[in-house]
Amino acid sequence: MDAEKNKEKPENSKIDDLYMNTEDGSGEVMSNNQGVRVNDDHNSLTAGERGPTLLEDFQFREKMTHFDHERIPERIVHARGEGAHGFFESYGDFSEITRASFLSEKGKRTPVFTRFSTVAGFKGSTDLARDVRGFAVKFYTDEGNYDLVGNNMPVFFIQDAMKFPDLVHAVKPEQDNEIPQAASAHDTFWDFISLMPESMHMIMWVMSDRAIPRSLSMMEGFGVHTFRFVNSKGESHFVKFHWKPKLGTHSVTWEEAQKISGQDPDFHRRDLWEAIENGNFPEWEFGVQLVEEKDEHKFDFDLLDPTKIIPEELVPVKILGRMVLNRNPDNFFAETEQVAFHPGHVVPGIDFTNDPLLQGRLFSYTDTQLIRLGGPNFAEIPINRPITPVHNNQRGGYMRQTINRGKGSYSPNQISGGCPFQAKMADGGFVSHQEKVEGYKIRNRSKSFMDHFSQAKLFYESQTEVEQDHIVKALRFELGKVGREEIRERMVGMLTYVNESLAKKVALGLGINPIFKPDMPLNHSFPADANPADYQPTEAKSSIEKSEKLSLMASPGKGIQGRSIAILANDGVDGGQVELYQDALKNEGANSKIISLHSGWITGAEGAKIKVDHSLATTSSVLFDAVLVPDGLQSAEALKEDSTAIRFLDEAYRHYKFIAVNGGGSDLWASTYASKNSDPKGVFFDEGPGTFIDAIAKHRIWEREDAEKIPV
Ligand code: HDE
Repeated sequence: MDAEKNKEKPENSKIDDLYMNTEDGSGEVMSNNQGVRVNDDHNSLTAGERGPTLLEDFQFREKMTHFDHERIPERIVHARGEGAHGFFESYGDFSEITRASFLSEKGKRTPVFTRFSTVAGFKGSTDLARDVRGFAVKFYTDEGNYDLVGNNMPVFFIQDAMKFPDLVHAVKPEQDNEIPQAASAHDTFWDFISLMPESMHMIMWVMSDRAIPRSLSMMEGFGVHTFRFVNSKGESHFVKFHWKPKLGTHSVTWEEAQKISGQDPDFHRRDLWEAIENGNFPEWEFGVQLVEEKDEHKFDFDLLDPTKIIPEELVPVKILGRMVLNRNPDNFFAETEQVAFHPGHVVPGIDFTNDPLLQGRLFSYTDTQLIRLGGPNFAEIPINRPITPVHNNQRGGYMRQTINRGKGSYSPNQISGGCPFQAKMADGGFVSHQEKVEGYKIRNRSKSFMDHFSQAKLFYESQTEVEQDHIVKALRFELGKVGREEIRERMVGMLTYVNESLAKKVALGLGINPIFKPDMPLNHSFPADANPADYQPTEAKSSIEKSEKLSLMASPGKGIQGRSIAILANDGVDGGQVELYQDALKNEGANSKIISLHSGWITGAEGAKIKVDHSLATTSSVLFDAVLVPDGLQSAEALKEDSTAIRFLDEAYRHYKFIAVNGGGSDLWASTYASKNSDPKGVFFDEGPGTFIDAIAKHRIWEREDAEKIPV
């Protein structure tokens, strides 16, 4: 890694803290867990050479027992994930709006550990499932840990935490046969959704390309709920949290996603790992939408309703800092698996609102850690412990690490001199924001939560034509997998309330005809004694018709950092040209890989040896963003004899990828199906690395009308 890139690797006090528990066996003698040196780790102790193993064999027993117990329950949701260390840097002093110390000073850096995840799939499932992505950041601040446990979509399926177990039971593999893996369940999920109109906005996001990101570093993050920022005078603002990726927002197509799931189920995990190893550190800017207390009711939706966004046109995002991920974990289990996030881990300056989804989450996360990590001492696990001192009267519990000294473990006390003391607010004590609350104890949903379609509509209608088309296809695909016709019909009926043309297109794909707009009731989620009519959605209109920022294409980012480019080459390729492109791509932070008929080495036209990264048999065009066929007739002639090389190009063309063909390389291109188009869009002939790089920065060439006609 070069020095320039390494400069983003500052001292990190959390990494120093973790070193206290880090072990490295290199150059060391093996010992058992009691520290006794091991003489034979291969053969058990037996009675006679061919006799039974002896119970006395403590070496064997210890090794096997530990192995037998090395699994913990995976997360009930967000089981599959990957994490990285890094830092957060504040762009300024924001103490006017929050007393959070990590935002109190320009340039102040706070260590973070961030874990991304899919939601529905099991721990060993695929990264490219159509799903929401978790985006959880633990800030190890100098006032204790703050967890921003968000997603890559700014809204949620349900408005009340009470429905979360139902949602998760519906979306996970079906109860009887545990099918399907790494996807939302078919009949059960859509059965539930088709009875829950409040999920319709989230469904639009999940059916959009946001659910199949190209890279974890090319997706936004959101806190979802409205939180509060509180300053030292006790003044509060409502706040929505945003992460904006430096690399822009980009996705793959659904067809690619499905193929990637087979070719490389670790596609996102590998991409994140390699970007960090190569010094191309993923980066996001952190921003907030701020709403003054007095403006709480000025919107046409309820700020406490987690199925709503505040369109950026109404309240712009104010950027406060950035996060850079610059260090991979040393041990997946110890760090990524054992990290325990909780939206209730807040520091002074950040507080909650009464969003009923958030309120339920505040219970659930500790509860789940108790079963997953085995008891109340999970905060002592190195990845979870704060870098600030911990002193309190909590004692005991499984696996207690801290050795608390002294007699007292209660407060008030005189025996321990009243220690540990409480902290005054001025000394960093957390004081909950004072909010006036009154009302009857009831189970009910506020009428202000009954608009379920206006923002689903806003989202769909703010997408480009290409993105709308992808949503239609996603719905046709997902609902096409549903066996029960009545569920599909109910869903199409629901979609008519979002956008009639969308519903019609989906209906056509499902063979449902004629299209109908059902009368209410659509909502089936209300108390047993209620009148269903009181719980039906209102047909509200959003105050704005379009919100540009809702389209992925509104945030393309700059440059090609993190992109992967395939170079198809064989013996006789122009080695000088390959090097020229590879250097140019590397300078821009992109990776290029030589792909050939076989692994090992090939010989360039000038006689130089070129290392092959992948044989055609071990890779696929879906793992790359663009393809280069360098000059070299001999190379092209050999490659075109292999149909996989031709398919590689055709498939890249079908997936709207940019292709550069130089000199004799055109002999391979001429064998493709795509070459039947005499003026193919996004294919460059002999234009040099500059044009190619500028094009890759656009991600895909959606204007290529004949792309999906390529039969691969
Ligand atoms: Fe979570 N969620 N969630 N969630 N969630 C969990 O906690 C839960 C929700 C999110 O990388 C669990 O430690 C309830 C919204 C992320 O470790 C569990 C409700 C958002 C992660 C849980 C929600 C999230 C979780 C499972 C509805 C975006 C992974 C394991 C009231 C703002 C964190 C665990 C990681 C994980 C409960 C809804 C984000 C069971 C009850 C909305 C990123 O506690």
